[in-house]
Amino acid sequence: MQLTPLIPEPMPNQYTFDEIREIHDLPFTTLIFRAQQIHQKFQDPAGVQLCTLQSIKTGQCPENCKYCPQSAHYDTPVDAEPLMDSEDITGKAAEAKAGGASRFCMGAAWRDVRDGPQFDSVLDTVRKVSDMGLEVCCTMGMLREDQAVRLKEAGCAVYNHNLDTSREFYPEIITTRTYDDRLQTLKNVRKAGLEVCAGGILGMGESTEDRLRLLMELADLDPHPDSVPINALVPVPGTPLENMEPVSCFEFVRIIATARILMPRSIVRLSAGRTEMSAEAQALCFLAGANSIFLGEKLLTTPNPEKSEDFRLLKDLGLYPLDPEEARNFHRQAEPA
Ligand code: SAM
Ligand code: DTB
Ligand code: SF4
Repeated sequence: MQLTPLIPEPMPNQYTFDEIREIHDLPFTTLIFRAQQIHQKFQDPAGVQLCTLQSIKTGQCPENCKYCPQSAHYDTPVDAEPLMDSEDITGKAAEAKAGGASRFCMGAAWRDVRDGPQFDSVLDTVRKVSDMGLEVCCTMGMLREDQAVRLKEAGCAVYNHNLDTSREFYPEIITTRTYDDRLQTLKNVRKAGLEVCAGGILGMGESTEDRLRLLMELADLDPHPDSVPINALVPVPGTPLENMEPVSCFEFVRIIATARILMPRSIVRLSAGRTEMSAEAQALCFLAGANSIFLGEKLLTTPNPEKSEDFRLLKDLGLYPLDPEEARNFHRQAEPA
């Protein structure tokens, strides 16, 4: 007779919305305990993946994402920059590697990827950065399957494309593309054999229900996203969301814990917004199941904590940088109960 395992293997479509709400609403102590049970079983409990971001084409984006300082629709402090030269990007990648990052994520303020010399130059850069022994991630907007295949062949490992929020709240934030456009790109990325990095932003005026619907949407992807960035909105002057109130630390931690429980094998990344979080709040996020951060003084266009501060935090907590190969082996070995 097959006994139901105490902590079952993660499955897409595993939870109904009401069940997700029940998990989220558990007493904080029980929620963290449940998240820790899963975290200890499916992840290296002391490993934190360190990623570095580099904006390779900045600003003047035709999309109207209300949170984004790079949208051409808003007057923000961001100075637009054309696509960087390949050598300049590889120089930044070398710095990131020397600084302790294992993943290098290149972001372009494009609505979608267009075939032509600019994409060819990105492919060339991807080849060089992956030859340096860094895991390459790109985030450049919408992508067709054949373009995803070319990225994969060039050595890109991961594509980041966020759902950002719930399907219901999405039109309040972006009207120049649809939720289904985002899901289609994620399908194209997956079909090409790239890892999927997909998450969202908290603090844009959405309800708790919207946050949980976003998590449900991510956890319904089959298989689950390989990584799930959870960003706290960085309110940038000039954007329509510049005056948003920050999400409470405890609600942020609840969402991280719920994501960990829903997607046990995914890396959960404590992404934008850390400059406004105390060391203690970040420690609570790690306790709730976050196991990745962006390392380096800049995200794409906004500040991030100093590297030395982050290494100090990891040291204080006895956590260490996760090696990508070790992380993969760990995932392969983590058997269900
Ligand atoms: N243009 C591409 C796209 O939209 O997919 C790639 C770059 S875009 C800046 C990557 C992600 O950064 C967005 O999907 C959003 O989740 C996040 N982001 C942008 N501005 C942000 C802000 N002010 N605060 C928090 N996250 C933000
Ligand atoms: C993600 O989810 N967060 C990163 C990365 N993926 C590309 C971007 C955060 C951007 C924050 C605003 C800025 O620095 O421009
Ligand atoms: Fe453009 Fe991406 Fe910013 Fe939206 S989030 S405005 S698509 S750079």
